[in-house]
Amino acid sequence: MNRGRRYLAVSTVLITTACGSLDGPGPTAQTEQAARPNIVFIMSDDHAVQAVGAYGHPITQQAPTPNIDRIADEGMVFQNAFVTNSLCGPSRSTMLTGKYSHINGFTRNGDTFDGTQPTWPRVLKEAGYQTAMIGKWHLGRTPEGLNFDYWKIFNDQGEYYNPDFITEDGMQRHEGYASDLVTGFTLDWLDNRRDPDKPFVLFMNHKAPHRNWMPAPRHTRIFADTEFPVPDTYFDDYEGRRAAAEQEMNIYQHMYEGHDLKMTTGVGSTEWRYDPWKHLIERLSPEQRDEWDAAYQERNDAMNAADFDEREMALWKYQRYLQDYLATIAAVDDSVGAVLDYLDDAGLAENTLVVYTSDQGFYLGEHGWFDKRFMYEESLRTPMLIRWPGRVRGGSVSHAMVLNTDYAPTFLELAGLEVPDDIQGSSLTGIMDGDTPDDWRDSIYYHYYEYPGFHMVKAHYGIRNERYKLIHFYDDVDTWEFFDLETDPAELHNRIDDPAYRDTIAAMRNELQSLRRQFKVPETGVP
Ligand code: SGN
Ligand code: CA
Repeated sequence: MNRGRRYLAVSTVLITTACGSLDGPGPTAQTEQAARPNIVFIMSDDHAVQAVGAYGHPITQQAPTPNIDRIADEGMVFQNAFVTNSLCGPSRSTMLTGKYSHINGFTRNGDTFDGTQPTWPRVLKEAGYQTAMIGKWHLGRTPEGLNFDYWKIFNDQGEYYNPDFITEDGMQRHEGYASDLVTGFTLDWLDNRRDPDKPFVLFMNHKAPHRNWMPAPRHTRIFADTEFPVPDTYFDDYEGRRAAAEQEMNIYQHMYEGHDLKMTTGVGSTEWRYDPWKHLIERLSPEQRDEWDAAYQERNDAMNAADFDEREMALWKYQRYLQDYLATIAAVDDSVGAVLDYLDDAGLAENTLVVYTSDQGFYLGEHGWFDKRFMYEESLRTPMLIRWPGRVRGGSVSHAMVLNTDYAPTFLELAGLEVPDDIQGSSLTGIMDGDTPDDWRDSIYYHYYEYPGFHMVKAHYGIRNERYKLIHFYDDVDTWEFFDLETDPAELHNRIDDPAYRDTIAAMRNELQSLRRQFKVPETGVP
């Protein structure tokens, strides 16, 4: 199999069968196979960069992701992949349209996606691709308008155990664990439902590792004895950062002790402490529940028997959070392995572009937090890895600043289609070939809207370039923050009033205004 680089000019793209190797012997159709690639888009929900082995964070030494890392070994890792609005619905809408939230109309969760606007999966379908969407959708009840050939999605956020799935035939409960069911439905589609004569676009959208972090039965204890390194900023005092001080996403203040942390009411008890959404644990069958309780009993009893002070309790909660969060990723990693193996075994790997990403990054205790939303690094960045043996050299690393607006133009181009002018991202094909265009963006624009709302992160917009970040929080505040990421990578020191940065800040403000003009951000009446 050729793992070297291969250049496919768009002009030579021919519409033929997409399965078979680019190099391999085969019928004449295969010689015409500068074929349009298949696209397998694997997305998890809230998967932090810090929890993907390929990014090298210390916690992944204890909680490795060998299958996701295979994508990096056999393809490319994007070190600077960012989202434009760090929240599920908005990020997914941006990925589908190649446009910012204020243009695609989906600024906050709970909005309904306008499926009549152009989206790359529908345009590719109209151009001959077969398309499927499996797992989390979360852009309204069903993906109506996108015209998928096949879809089988969670109901809203979905459930970890025995989840409901919605299809054209209605809603049905499936016994089992969410990530494994999604994997099974994906393999079933690949094996039994797809038309082998057409190239395909397949979305496999996991629920994990989204809150409330319920691992598969086989994974509930895998990190029971693991102590993860605590971030230096776990007890952040938020000095100089008012919006950071006023959020509600702190592990030791805002997590629900039952729902999130699976803490029980006392020694010997299996009853969870505070849980506003009991229906999730109540979905477990009696057998699943027994197995579940047994997995947590000893650790919960020890916690209940201990006489922790506030700080010790905060640290205990951090460990419990990480143990469960990372255990849910183990099933996602299994899933990725199963899909990669299938593509390899079916002879599809060579001409299939596999993306692994998340709808945004996440906090794993940095600043004391879980959740996302802020323009700080942990939630602005997102994992992004691609494998395409027919074109992308294995083991490559890109440091270019790429965005979730970039998928749409990339996939349109790869399908040999025109990229409309109103698309706001840029095609990644040059980067994938190892040739980042000279005029590639050197700064990015970000905008978060959902305030007031869950976790009370104030509305804000800002700009980041390679070294600096400038953020404006607005609505019920009017505060600016400026960080020098080189000297302050943890973003603890707001330098907005530091005279040493006056000229740099002025230049960044200008650049921010010009990005807002370029992306047609309304100056008034921001949604
Ligand atoms: C749920 C979560 C929140 C989370 C949002 C958005 N609470 O409401 O913690 O921020 O989803 O997440 S939960 O306990 O009900 O899970 S997103 O990924 O869909 O944007
Ligand atoms: Ca999410």
